[in-house]
Amino acid sequence: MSGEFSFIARHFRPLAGRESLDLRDDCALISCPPGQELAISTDTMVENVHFLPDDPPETLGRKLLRCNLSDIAAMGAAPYAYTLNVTIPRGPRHNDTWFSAFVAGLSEDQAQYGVTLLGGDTTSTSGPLVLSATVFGRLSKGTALRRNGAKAGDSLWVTGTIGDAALGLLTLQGKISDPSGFLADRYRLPQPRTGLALNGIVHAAMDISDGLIQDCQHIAEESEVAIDLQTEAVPASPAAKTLGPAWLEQRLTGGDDYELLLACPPEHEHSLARICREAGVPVTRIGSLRSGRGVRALNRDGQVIQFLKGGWQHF
Ligand code: TPP
Repeated sequence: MSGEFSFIARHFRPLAGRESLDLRDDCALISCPPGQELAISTDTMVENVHFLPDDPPETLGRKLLRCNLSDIAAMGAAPYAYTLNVTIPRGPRHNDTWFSAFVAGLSEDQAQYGVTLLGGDTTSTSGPLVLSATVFGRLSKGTALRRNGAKAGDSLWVTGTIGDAALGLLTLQGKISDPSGFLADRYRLPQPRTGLALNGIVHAAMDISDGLIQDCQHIAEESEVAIDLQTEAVPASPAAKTLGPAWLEQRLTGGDDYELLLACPPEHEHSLARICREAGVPVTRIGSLRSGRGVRALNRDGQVIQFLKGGWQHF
């Protein structure tokens, strides 16, 4: 067996599900029962762009999978399977020990989220480590949550707390301190909100990856509405609160939250709160939608706050 094939057999075959045909053929074969459709999303993570070179291999695989699963959750689909592409820097660091830890993390999250590996590709490079996954989710035909369904009169909600990962990156870069380690953990390990059955409850949904303000703009643009964001209402974790109000802009524009942003009609607010409570997922009302365009970030006196940036920009 050549190096690549024994590498795949050693590390990735234990992760493979039935539809992968044991990673022995050119394709996986997946069937879609009548009345269902597949939600498909792909995300790439590049060393020094999406993660730090000394992030542990155990959490890297899990972060990759979880960022993708967050997109599946945003569309209201149930996680099903994924493919994995790894581009490995040549050199001693990314050896069998490194990959065993990477695969152990993936294996743990496969069990947690009910997905298996379908296939993928393995290449080497003289550049940085690049990890890419494509995740497949299933949902009943026509029930997907979209970004374009929000309406004037809806309220705006968010799951979890906002800004922890962006602050966590600053702690790992030595720019701020968080002795609890909570913020760094949130940077390394997002908590995708799979398992919330919000189809038919909310009018629009998306996951927050580029920063709350910028992702509000995406919902506002796609739905052709205006959003008023009550910045005081945006939930902060105890660790983020310890750092004080000076970090508001970083929290709202830093990104990497992988929480859900939801537009809910008034008649379904109780159901939204109940579904999230039963799933053990905190959910908070953070604003309102009205006719018009654009996003206004308001302070507690109702004045507009101008931030220097809206969120993460690759280009
Ligand atoms: N620097 C490092 C080392 N790690 C980070 N995660 C960031 C900066 C912040 N960051 C990088 S990409 C990104 C953020 C907030 C946005 C999310 O990534 P993207 O590829 O745009 O994901 P998508 O929106 O496509 O899901």
